[in-house]
Amino acid sequence: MRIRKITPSACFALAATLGIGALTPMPAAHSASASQAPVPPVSPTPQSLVSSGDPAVVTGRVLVVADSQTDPAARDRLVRELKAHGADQVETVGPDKIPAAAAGLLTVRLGSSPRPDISQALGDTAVPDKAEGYALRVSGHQPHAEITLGGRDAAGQFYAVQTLRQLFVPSDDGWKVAGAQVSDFPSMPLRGTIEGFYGTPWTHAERLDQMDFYGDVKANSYVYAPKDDPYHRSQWRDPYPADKLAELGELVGRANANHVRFTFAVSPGVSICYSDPEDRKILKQKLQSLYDLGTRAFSVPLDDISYTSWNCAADQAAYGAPGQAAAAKAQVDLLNDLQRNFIATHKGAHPLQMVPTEYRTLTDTPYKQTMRATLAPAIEVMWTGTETVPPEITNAQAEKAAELYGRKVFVWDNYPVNDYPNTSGRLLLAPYDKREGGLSAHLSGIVANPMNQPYASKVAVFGTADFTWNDKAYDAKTSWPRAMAYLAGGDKAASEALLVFGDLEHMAPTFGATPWQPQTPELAARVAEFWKAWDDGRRADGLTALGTYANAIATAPATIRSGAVEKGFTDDAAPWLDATELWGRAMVAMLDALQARQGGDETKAAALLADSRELQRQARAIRVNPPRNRWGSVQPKVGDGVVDVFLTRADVRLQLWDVSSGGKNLALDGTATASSVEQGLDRLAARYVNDGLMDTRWASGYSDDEWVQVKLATPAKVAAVSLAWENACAAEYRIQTSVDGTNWTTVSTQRPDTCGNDVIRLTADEAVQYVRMQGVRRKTTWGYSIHEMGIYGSPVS
Ligand code: LOG
Repeated sequence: MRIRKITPSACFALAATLGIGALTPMPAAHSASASQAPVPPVSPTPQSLVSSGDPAVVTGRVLVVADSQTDPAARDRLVRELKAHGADQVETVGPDKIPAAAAGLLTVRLGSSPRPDISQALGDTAVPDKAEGYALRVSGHQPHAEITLGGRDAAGQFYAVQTLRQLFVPSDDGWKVAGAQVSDFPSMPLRGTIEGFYGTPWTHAERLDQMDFYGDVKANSYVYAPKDDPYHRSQWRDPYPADKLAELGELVGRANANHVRFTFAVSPGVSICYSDPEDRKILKQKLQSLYDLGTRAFSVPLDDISYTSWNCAADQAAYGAPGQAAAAKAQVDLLNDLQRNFIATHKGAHPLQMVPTEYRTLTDTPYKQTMRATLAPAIEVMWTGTETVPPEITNAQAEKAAELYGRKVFVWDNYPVNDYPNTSGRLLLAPYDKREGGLSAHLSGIVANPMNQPYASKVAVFGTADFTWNDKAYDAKTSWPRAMAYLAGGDKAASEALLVFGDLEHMAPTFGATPWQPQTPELAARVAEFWKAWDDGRRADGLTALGTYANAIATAPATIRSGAVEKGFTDDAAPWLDATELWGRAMVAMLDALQARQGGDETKAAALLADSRELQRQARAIRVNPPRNRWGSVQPKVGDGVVDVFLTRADVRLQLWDVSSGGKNLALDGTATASSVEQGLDRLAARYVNDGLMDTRWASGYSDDEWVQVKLATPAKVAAVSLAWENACAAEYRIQTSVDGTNWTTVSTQRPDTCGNDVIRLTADEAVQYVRMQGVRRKTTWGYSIHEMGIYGSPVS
């Protein structure tokens, strides 16, 4: 987090009006007295935080009491934070050297929790007997206010300072630290990220920035495993060249300074000969080169490799014919050797980590049986959940995984990674979610596999850090706005703009057809409410409400770019921000067009509709360029399936105003049937042609004379039909109507040039109950496929 001098008055006004909970002071768990100031929220959520009474005033001169056991990183950060919050002069003294003239100055004690002055000052604020645990206490009254920060270990001290950083509150005449008592420790031992994606790896500068970020959110692990670093995987035998090694050395240093365990991973599985002493020697030399830089944690990922063939004949001789059990035998042989003859012989080295070739699923197999029976118990085993991108992770699943691997597993969480086909064109900005509280009992930790975009990944990683620190207290709904507030440096307008933008990038896909996080839930609900109001005759209300939000969409990018949000984020998100502005303006223009038409101004409505269409064209022309992801230079997706559908629907209503006065699509209340469904697949059934959703569709069997029809709830004089075609569209089709569903009249024949949205006007003399799209000729070798069929006209009861 960037530190700058913050003026309390500006921040006070901001905190007072902020409605999103990000900086809104929350009441402490127990209130000691009515007069005390509320304690601001702290992320990750502490295990115990209670109000301790009066806040401590940050005086112009502050005494920091530290000794040789005080963690230097914690002390440096403490001094920086004090200086950013009103202390012009920070003096550091030993516990036995407190000057007599100290009265009137704020005193901050920082160090190891057993230090006598610290344990005395903490009083009954317990320092949890847990690794990385700490206690913080604000006590005494002006002029004798004190803040005490005691850590169980060095990391604990650092985390005490990270908590204090969030307790500064502005007041009329300067800064105060909210009166609080905190006893805190992480629920999971391993927390952070694994840079494990395919596509352009992060740059050195980006990685340095990430280490600082992890320190801020109390994450302690960063696993270096970029698939496209050749020295990590394809050319794992080659030593790092001097310049790369120098960068890694600097990175290790920055990680250490943030109490982050830089974990070096090397993936030899693509070509290693497991039984070859020379290959093992080369592998150990690679690890040694990183150990020499200060690295103390190592990983050997064996994901995404073939385990049904050997890379050398010697392995066949050593482990037998290729197969699951033989693969596990070879891998265990290598990994146990590394644990025994490298990790155990290197001072300070943490237990080896590994990613099994079977990193997902919960079925027992010969591979897993061999792993649990023979892999050295100290080795950490990673697991991605029940699928590569799991829609949820439950306690029961994690317990089962622990049983199968014979130890608590370490989760490689494939969120918010966006390197696989279903993520094409997407930033994944939804909160970390759907991981069950209580997982800390079954896992050794969780690391998130982030996006190729490091700054944009912070939204999800902030949540992962929050969850892994205190899984039982985690709430995605409150953590998400805090992540945005963090990225916005506490700026209210920018935080709110980020929430609007994040909603448009909310969809989180899986490898399959069903996403695990919904697209644009906030806007989708508002659009649904809009059409309800519109069709219920409350058109002005609907226009006002959605108009305000559309305007927020259109202006969010400029607000996000106005300086408060870190530059890395706006760079990462640049094409998405550009597109968001255009889609937002297209919505504003469309709503204005509806309003003008509703008010009877046909000319103005037509001009605004043209504006909206032009803005949509511009939005569709934007490309992610240069691409960092494997999906290349594609159109950035923004609220797709919600924004575009709203615009298309409104467009059709404007076009058909003369026949329906902007009225309802009658097909929505009808019943759809079809001549056939592609391969009998339920997700392509006829009912999807009139469900009002553009991300679903009907598709027919692969012949020319297929049809789909809608039976209306009541007969109507049909004045128009709209068809939103998928790529598999018709070269020629007929619109037919029927009174009884038996005798059909062809009312229009169409031969469209392109697959798109067809609006077909009809002369409606007679009331009918059935409308059919009858195919004549297909444009592709597939069948016919339609997202939505709309029917407009006047019901006749
Ligand atoms: C890869 C990972 C990739 C992710 C998402 C693991 C253990 N390995 O299916 O490098 O980023 O999927 O595409 C993976 O997840 N394999």
